[in-house]
Amino acid sequence: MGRLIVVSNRVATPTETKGSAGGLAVGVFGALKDAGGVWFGWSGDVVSETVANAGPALEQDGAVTFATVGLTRKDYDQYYRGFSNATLWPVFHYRNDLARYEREEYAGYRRVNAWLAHKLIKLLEPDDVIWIHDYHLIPFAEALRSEGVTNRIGFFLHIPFPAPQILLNIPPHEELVKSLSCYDLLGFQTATDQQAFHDYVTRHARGTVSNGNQVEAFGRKLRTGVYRIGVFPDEIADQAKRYESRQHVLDLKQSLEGRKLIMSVDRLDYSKGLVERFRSFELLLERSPEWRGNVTLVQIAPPTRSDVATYQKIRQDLEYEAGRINGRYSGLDYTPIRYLNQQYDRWKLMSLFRESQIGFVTPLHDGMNLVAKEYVAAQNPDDPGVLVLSIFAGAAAELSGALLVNPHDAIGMSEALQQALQMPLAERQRRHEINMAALRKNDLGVWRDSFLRDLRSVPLRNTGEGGGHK
Ligand code: GDG
Repeated sequence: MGRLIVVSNRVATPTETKGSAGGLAVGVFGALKDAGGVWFGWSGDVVSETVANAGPALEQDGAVTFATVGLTRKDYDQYYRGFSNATLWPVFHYRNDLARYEREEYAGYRRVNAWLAHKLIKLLEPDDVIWIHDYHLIPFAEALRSEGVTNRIGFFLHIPFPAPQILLNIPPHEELVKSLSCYDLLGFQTATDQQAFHDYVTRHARGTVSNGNQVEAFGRKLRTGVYRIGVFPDEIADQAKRYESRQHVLDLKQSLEGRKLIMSVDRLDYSKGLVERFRSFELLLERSPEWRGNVTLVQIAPPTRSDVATYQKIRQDLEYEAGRINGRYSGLDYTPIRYLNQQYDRWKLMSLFRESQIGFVTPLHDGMNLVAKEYVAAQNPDDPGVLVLSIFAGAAAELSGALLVNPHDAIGMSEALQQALQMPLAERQRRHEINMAALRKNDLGVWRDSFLRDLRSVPLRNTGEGGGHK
């Protein structure tokens, strides 16, 4: 079996892959450890041109090499802050109104992809399998191919793939899809995303799709697949239980004074539907006065991408809404919304989930949404909380035990909160069992192993011979 090369915008540090930083880093690292290989990407640092060109910096951990490069200010502005996060992210989340398109940023995006690919080539071996992650790196395989790389290359898109009419809003949409056709395998979170890609291929690229997943477009052949990212549910359950008697949980319990608790955790992002969520919580208090003073919403929202203007705006909007709602319904000893712009330790978060009666997860669009899965996994099976989940999260296709809501229907969401708050124990347990069974059946290991199994078995492209590179 050839080595595995993982390329992602950010590379986890060796310490993060072992600790509690995040399930994904741990999952990907597991595959790297098994096969041996390289994890390559941006270090997260903005550096001088000299330092950027000197990279990659290498750090060895057993059979795994962590290889990172810094980006210059210009590259960061055009590739990361610009085209990736001010064009691709909003459009792929159906927020064309928040997107901008600048030709120079797109050129920078392609230039950085080509530069990164060139840096990686020196680390490649002939039978390596290469797994590229996410929207920052769409042109990566095309750049590798143009330098003669014929290894198997797969791509997994963590965010939604938009319907063709939405994708057309990005002027170089055809070039982007052409770049995607340079992969051997494209992985999507849901069948809807896969279908949207197929629709683009057949309607706008004069391509074909046969047997449900074999695509021919731009003179190339590739496969597509649906790989629903998961979590390791039993590990989360164990850790949430282990942490439940820690001081932070006791402090929270004491401060709630017997009130019910609704928990939400999201990166501070306009795709997560936070404003709509706050308003639906307000409606619960407005329409059901018995809950005033008796239920608290804890929203943890660590800021991200705070140098992108649209992220500054969502932060202001939320501060305004939280202040307004709290001004309306607070008492001397009661604050309805506790809004925290802070990062918390992962296991602490899981233990807070376990303490709450509702997990309120209402994105306007979301590739999967791991918080929904983590919430379910963290529950006490004897007295589980209820997941209230947006139909626009990829996770909604799997978690049929959740109460599904439309985030544009504020009254509907407030009614779901009411239903969850009053739900009898037997129904909560039944719904929890259904959700846990879904998580166990399709955990993070299944996601990773099935993608890699399919990638390793795609027929070799172009040459028809073994992999390799010039
Ligand atoms: C993208 C796609 C897809 C959040 N706050 C803290 C914290 N988190 C952790 C959560 C969860 C992760 O971050 C967020 O994952 P999500 O899936 O919910 O959302 P995105 O960040 O938008 O991820 C998404 C995902 O990629 C994977 O494919 O599901 O659709 O958008 O694990 O727990 N972790 C810690 N402190 C925090 O304050 N430690």
